[in-house]
Amino acid sequence: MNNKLSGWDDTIVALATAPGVAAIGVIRISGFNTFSIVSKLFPSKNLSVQPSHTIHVGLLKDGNEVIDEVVLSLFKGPKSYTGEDTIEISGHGSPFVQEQIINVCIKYGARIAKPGEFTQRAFLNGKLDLTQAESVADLIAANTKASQKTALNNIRGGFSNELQQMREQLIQFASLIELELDFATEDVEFADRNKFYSLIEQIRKTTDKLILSFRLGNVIKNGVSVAIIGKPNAGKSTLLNCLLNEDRAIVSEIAGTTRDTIEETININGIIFRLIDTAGIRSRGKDIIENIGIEKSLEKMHSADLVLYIYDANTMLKDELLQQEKIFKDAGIKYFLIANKSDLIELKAVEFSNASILQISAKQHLGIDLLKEKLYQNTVDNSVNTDHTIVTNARHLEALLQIKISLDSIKVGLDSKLSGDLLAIEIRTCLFHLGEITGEITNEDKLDYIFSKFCIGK
Ligand SMILES: Nc1nc2c(ncn2[C@@H]2O[C@H](COP(=O)(O)OP(=O)(O)O)[C@@H](O)[C@H]2O)c(=O)[nH]1
Ligand SMILES: [Mg+2]
Repeated sequence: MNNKLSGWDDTIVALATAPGVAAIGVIRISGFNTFSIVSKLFPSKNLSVQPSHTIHVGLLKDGNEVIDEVVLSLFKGPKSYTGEDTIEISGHGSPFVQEQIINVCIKYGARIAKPGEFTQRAFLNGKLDLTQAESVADLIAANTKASQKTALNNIRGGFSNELQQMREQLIQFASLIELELDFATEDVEFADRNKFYSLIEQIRKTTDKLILSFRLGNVIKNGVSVAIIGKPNAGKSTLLNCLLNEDRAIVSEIAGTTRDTIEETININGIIFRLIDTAGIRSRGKDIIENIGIEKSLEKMHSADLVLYIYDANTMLKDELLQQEKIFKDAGIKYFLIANKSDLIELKAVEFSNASILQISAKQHLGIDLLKEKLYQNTVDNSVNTDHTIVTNARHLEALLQIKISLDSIKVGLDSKLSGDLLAIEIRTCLFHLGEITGEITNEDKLDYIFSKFCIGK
């Protein structure tokens, strides 16, 4: 019944559902002593003889004292999430009762799980590789259809499979080349260099595709920050409200109304945009608070993924606009120009409008759908499709960039007829970075760091 694949004989316990009052709360316990601990609390049945994947209703007691009436779900290792013996105790959703259940499990030998420790055990017991385990955290954090889809695809091994294929092909060649080394004096070539070259090119293409997908992956996971920038009274707050469809920011004709930055999110076709309304930018005056607001606006302008520069189309001067564009360009800031108050527009203002300027009326909700469409199009590169594997994790990107470097060295090595032993070293480097992603090659500190970002009970 008990298995100790990971070599851990301690048993961990934690609340698996969100803390707080609810209809039910699930407490998960996993490890070598799971059944012996829960058996002490559940006198009505002999749990150790019950088959795996069965549920049992009864009283949970500490001695004679009844704690709760619960449902137990039994999973015997290795057929469980962690790969170890696991029991899920579904009790009533009172934080007070849950605390008692956890305490009594601790009293009989369990200890509180660290964040992500259940998933960490699943990884160490070979139930998931590291990319799959990390996707579990992504799925829990998913807040859009797109982030849910990419996380699920990766949990099911989408990314792992691509890496596994690359890995197997490389290992095959590495072993042939290493075999040549055993026959060094005979000058034989077991590994066909031409075939190897095209394989490396193919792997390089896959790597590039994965690296490219990160831009979208990052957007899917973290959203896009969009700072609304402009002079006082340009209509920034009106635009924010209009995009949100609610009166979030105060709008008035008094210049300098918005002093602090306001952040709100909208979902456009499954992508989260974090809109940041800022204080209008103008020369610093005597108002200290407004000056701080202006400082913050400039800061947001630089840190955002995209700036919406909004201006009053009726009063903006062409030179001023060109000057503003130069500031954005020099600072490498991505921006859209938005000509607002087009409902009042007079002919002279239209003069310098061009196709890249969006004409809107924030007040009248004109041109807003087009703006949303542009925001989305600008973010989602059509060449990357959410049906393909998408890299969402910065750690994976880092390793993929290293893989790219080592693939290039292998290509250079092949071009310059590098000797087999040196080539083998390059291939091993590449395999090392591949293994880093899936967790075949890792160390304990790194693992602890990765799993510490999970929530408790997962
Ligand atoms: N006519 C017209 N007035 C607008 C439009 N957008 C904003 N306003 C007005 O311009 C003034 C300043 O707007 P506000 O959003 O507070 O500007 P902010 O200082 O840039 O945040 C308010 O009186 C708004 O009602 C628009 O599209 N058309
Ligand atoms: Mg404002």
